[in-house]
Amino acid sequence: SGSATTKNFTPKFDDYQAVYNEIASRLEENDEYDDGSYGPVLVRLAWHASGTFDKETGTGGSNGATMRFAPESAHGANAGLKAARDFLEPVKAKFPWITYSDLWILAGVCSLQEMLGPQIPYRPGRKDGEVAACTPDGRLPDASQAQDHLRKIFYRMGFNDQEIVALSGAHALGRCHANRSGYEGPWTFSPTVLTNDYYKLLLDEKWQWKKWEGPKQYEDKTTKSLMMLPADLAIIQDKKFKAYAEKYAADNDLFFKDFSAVIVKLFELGVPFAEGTENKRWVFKTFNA
Ligand code: CCH
Repeated sequence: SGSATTKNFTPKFDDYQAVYNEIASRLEENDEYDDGSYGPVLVRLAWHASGTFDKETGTGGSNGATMRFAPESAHGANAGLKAARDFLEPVKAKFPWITYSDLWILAGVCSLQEMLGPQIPYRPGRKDGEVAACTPDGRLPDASQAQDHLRKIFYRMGFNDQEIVALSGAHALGRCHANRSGYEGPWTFSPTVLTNDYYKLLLDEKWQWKKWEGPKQYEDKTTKSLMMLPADLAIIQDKKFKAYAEKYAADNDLFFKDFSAVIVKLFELGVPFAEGTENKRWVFKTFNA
């Protein structure tokens, strides 16, 4: 396989596809983990690595993988992401030529495709950074807040309203954990499959405050088994956001198209790629999906 410990080794598409396959083959290795897949938490790792970007200063973003270091790994927003970083350690050991920062994003891409999402084109080129490159706390969104906050946070990364709504659809996946964020429960009935159900449920269900000791969150009136964060409800409380949510609820193909485009943009924020690679992204073959 050319596994890559020689100095002048230049990894190619097939080498990254091998890393992809390794991750994909292990996503469901542990039945006891959450809903049976590490996919959602790996997507969250890739997003939190990227979502620290600040377009004014060019700081943050997925280049650097600075969440390996204590200041950033200890930020409240990153609670629980150790599970994702630890999952990837044996992959890094098997393919030592890949940087952590490229690996974390590749794991996000792999997870989204394996969870039946759209193709997510990828290009490598991230370099691991030093502890000094850790971003200050507070760059990731606060789930207790609403549209003004979402706009402030995502405009800082360079996104517009349509892109904010498209990105939010990732909450079709995974769940909240009381021992991580304080919140509890999944957003949809199929948390290991990417669909536009997040928008459908937001718009079709009646959402009421959950009666509990934890932080303020919503539950669906019908089954009381699903949840929404205050920041999720903002997607239908804001008129401009809501118009996009209605489009995505009505058209899964449109959601997939826009989601793929915006997640590629997110995953590349602040990365100094080699010139001429913008139109040379790779699409990996799915493994289990
Ligand atoms: Fe998120 N997210 N997210 N999120 N998120 C949480 C979990 C996931 C917010 C808050 C939370 C995005 C945007 C936002 C995922 C992907 C994305 C949790 C629970 C909170 C709180 C953490 C826990 O307890 O484990 C807020 C606020 C925003 C504002 O926009 C975006 C954008 C993405 C990806 C594109 C995924 C996936 C999860 C599930 C993780 C898991 O472990 O199951």
